[in-house]
Amino acid sequence: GVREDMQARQARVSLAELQEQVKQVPPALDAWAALGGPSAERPDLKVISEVKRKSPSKGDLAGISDPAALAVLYRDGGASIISVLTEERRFGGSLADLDAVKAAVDIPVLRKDFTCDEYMIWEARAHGADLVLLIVAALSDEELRSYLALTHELGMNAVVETHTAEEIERAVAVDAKIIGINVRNLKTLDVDRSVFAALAGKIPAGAIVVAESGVRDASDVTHYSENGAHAILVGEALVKDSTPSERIAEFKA
Ligand code: IGP
Repeated sequence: GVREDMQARQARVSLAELQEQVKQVPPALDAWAALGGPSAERPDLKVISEVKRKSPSKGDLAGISDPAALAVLYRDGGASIISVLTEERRFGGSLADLDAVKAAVDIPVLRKDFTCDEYMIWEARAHGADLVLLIVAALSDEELRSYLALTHELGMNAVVETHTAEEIERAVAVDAKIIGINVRNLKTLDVDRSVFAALAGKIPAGAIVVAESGVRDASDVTHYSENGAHAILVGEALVKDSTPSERIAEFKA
């Protein structure tokens, strides 16, 4: 169909063309500041809310007909950042979803995907993304270092995602400033919320600590917060909720 054709054409955009597009895009918003920046106290918990159509573990999550409208509800509820899955095969996302969300809100937007080359970082910026995701387990130290450097050169921030103590060490070694601990094991897809409390203390002061995955209700939020989370990244619980604004406000309360 027309949509597939458009996506196929998008996939053929050359790197040089993307680099031209990046020059036309307004500068990235400061996600580090949106998450509380360097302040030692960071009094309130920040919420990164995710537009996620489906997942490998749960299948279709909710019939998201309008990602932009959902993003507006997230922002109205007090989200600090909107995360948009762009991975198509397993998560049903697209760059079109990213475009729609970016056009609808004035807070930073994270392009959530399995970043595996520099092309995807340029592509994220060309589509207005303010942050990208760098998954430590999927990258070599050299890739991690150079991708983070490119992200910063383009004025963006990265959420550097970890799941083990060793991965945290690698994230810290490249001076990652926003470090996520994903409690979902990406190989088995199992969620083990205790992973967060076990690892959060290994992240040095000065970095922003994001608890990723597994938030079902306010008690999970309290658990992460009490164990050192400055921010939480929530997908499923919000896309399935009929009043996501209220849910986010509750999480922040
Ligand atoms: C959100 P949840 O359990 O609230 O839907 O999880 C987010 O953490 C999860 O979507 C995620 C993810 C990822 C998805 C974390 N890291 C990497 C794709 C790729």
